[in-house]
Amino acid sequence: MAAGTRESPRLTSAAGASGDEGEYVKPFTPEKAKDIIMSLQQPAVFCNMVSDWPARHWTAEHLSEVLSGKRIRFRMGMKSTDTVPQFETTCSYVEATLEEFLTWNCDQPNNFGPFRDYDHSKFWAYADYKYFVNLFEDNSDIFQDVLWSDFGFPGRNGQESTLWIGSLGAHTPCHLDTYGCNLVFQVQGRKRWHLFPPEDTPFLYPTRIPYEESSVFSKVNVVSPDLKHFPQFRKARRHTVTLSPRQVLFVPRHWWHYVESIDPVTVSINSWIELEEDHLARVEEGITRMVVCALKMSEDPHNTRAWLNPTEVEATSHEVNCHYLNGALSAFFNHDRTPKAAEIQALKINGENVETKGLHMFSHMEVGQTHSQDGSLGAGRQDAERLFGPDLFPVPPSPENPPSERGVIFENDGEELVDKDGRHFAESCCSQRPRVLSTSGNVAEGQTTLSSAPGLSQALISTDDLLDCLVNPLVTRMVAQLLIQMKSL
Ligand SMILES: O=C(O)CCC(=O)C(=O)O
Repeated sequence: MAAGTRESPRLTSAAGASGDEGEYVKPFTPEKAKDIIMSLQQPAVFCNMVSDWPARHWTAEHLSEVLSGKRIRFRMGMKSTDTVPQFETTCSYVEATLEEFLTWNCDQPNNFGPFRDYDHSKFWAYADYKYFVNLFEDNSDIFQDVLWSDFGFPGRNGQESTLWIGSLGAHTPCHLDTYGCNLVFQVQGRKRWHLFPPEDTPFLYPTRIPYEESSVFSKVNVVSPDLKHFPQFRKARRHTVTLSPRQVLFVPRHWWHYVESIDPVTVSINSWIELEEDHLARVEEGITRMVVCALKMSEDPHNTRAWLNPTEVEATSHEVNCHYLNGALSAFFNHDRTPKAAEIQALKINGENVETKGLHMFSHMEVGQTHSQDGSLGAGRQDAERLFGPDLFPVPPSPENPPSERGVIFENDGEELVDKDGRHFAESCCSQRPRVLSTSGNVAEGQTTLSSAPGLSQALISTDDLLDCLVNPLVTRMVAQLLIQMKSL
């Protein structure tokens, strides 16, 4: 659909009904929608906000015509489920046109196209995370088909958006985005979203391997979790929603999400909205990149494919990483010109303070995001919640975990390792099994000690285990804060 083809002029905003075609009234003005997005700290679904967006007609068939033969990369994954997440590093990839994808997806016999090696009953295909600017490079008018300005972000359109086209079962493993908050417009088919609040980060067993700037992955397959190895996951508070066409999901900052296509073809469009907190997040990401690249490159400089997410172009050199970190720190200070104020902002983010709370801050990560320091709800948030109704509904907590999760709960599954004072930090940042190295560095001695300790594995600490601790988001936050403190003096 070409730009400027809005069929229905938008009338002044008022609460009320909407129509599919013809004139209708949007339930929220751009200003109100933006107020909601900036103050609401739980995921919610907007309805009746995009009924006049040209992009509502972007079915996979339509896009196949618009892209006319352009080859795009599809991520191929297995439909069968395992307790280990299907990370992008373990998927295979196919270059194909949307037309070829649609032919394969019809599941006709004798499919000789680029998908010929992939049995449709066993595999899904996902053209995921495609920036419009790369996809529609010769047709930038099409950016105007997406109008995030209706949500209070003037000028924001397809230029700042990504496109996702998948088959049944296509999914993105559970992760959180380190920058911004997210608006997701479901265009075709339905997607099931599993979301978890930022405060539950320790229960999601965060990892930076595979490494991708701006994504922290969970080691848990949240739809088929191995509760023996990840016992704390039972405490994670799952919220679920099925997003249907023409709905827009708001994902607040740092909410974990696992997203699965539950219809034969799905198309969605999203845009990550920058936030003030991204300045600090960039410093944290700079630290993470430097540490991950240094350790993984020393481990094996020739095998980046095993740990570098395919979305990353290359493992950057130490020099480049230093430059990146310094750039992020400068940007942090430049943004908030007075160093003192910058320091305070860094230390107070999430209502926590490095000096007074030390490691205990970890168990309460992000609490300050949802509550003010005295524990009361912010006024903006209360206002936003008052607007819940037919045009804006909250994503509810799931009443219970799916049956597959209950099926893998083991007796004595490690609960005794947990106390109330943040010890789940130690557990969550370490690998699946608790691992300890002898203080003398003598492996044999360490193994002897370990083998006599009930419940502890004899395995040694791997580079990835160490990284799970060193670049745990809670640790990089603290390091970023210390760097900022140091440079603020
Ligand atoms: O739709 C998906 O598969 C994932 C979307 C996602 O991760 C995001 O929008 O941040």
